[in-house]
Amino acid sequence: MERAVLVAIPTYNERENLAEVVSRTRQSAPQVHILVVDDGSPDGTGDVADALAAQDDQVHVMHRAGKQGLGAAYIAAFGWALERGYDAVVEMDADGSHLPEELPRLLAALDDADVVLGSRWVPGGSVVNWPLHRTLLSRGGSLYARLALGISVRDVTGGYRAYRSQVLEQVLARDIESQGYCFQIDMARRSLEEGFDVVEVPIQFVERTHGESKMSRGIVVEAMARVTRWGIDRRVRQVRSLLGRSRSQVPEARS
Ligand SMILES: Nc1nc2c(ncn2[C@@H]2O[C@H](COP(=O)(O)OP(=O)(O)O)[C@@H](O)[C@H]2O)c(=O)[nH]1
Ligand SMILES: [Mg+2]
Repeated sequence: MERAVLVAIPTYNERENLAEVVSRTRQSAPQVHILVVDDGSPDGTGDVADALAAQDDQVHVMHRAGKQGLGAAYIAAFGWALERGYDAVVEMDADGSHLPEELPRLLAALDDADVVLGSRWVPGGSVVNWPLHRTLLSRGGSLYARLALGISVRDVTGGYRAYRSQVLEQVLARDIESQGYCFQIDMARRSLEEGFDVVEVPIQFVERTHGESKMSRGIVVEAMARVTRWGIDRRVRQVRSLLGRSRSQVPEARS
């Protein structure tokens, strides 16, 4: 089905990368619109985005004051898309790690699902140019989240995704505080909790060749701490419901 799709691209100091990612996206999926969400990048990425938007009606820019984190940028982009009636929103990094050439495959998968997660850690998925420690961190983080949260997603921190707008409306009805990787985990977890159909499709993730990663120790620590909390909350709920059930069974057993 043809739907109105917005590709949201958050940027912080991506001056050398943005134009190429935008033009490759427009080529590989000519129908989509693009929203660049720039947090006042000191390197002038916002100006690059404005110049791209001036040349192309399907490219839009949102300027935000100062670096507020990936989660906040995406929440703003989702709100922008919902206000304008887009049917689906795609998350894509600006650094070339998420191949625009794979976008049609993600969108095709959205025909039979509510959320499509581009996945490095399913058969057919891969990562190019990552040092061992990043691979271990990503795989280990996904494994930990899978076990703690009781979900079957293999790549829970990935950031190349497509959501039907209905999912965003429902999931955003509750506040989301998580940032960084944790934002992605939180979105996957909430989509599943709300009963949406979440599928993973294999992607090739190519580590950036220009600019720097904004990944930090703080982002990893936040994700670990929140996932642990959610995992404990989940166990507590399970135990409570088991206790509740056994108590309510007592009178029946006696009668
Ligand atoms: N608007 C905005 N974009 C951000 C922020 N932090 C990271 N990004 C963008 O999010 C994407 C992924 O970030 P990156 O540093 O490549 O993370 P990595 O791929 O995990 O190393 C890139 O397009 C970044 O420019 C932020 O605070 N605000
Ligand atoms: Mg990156």
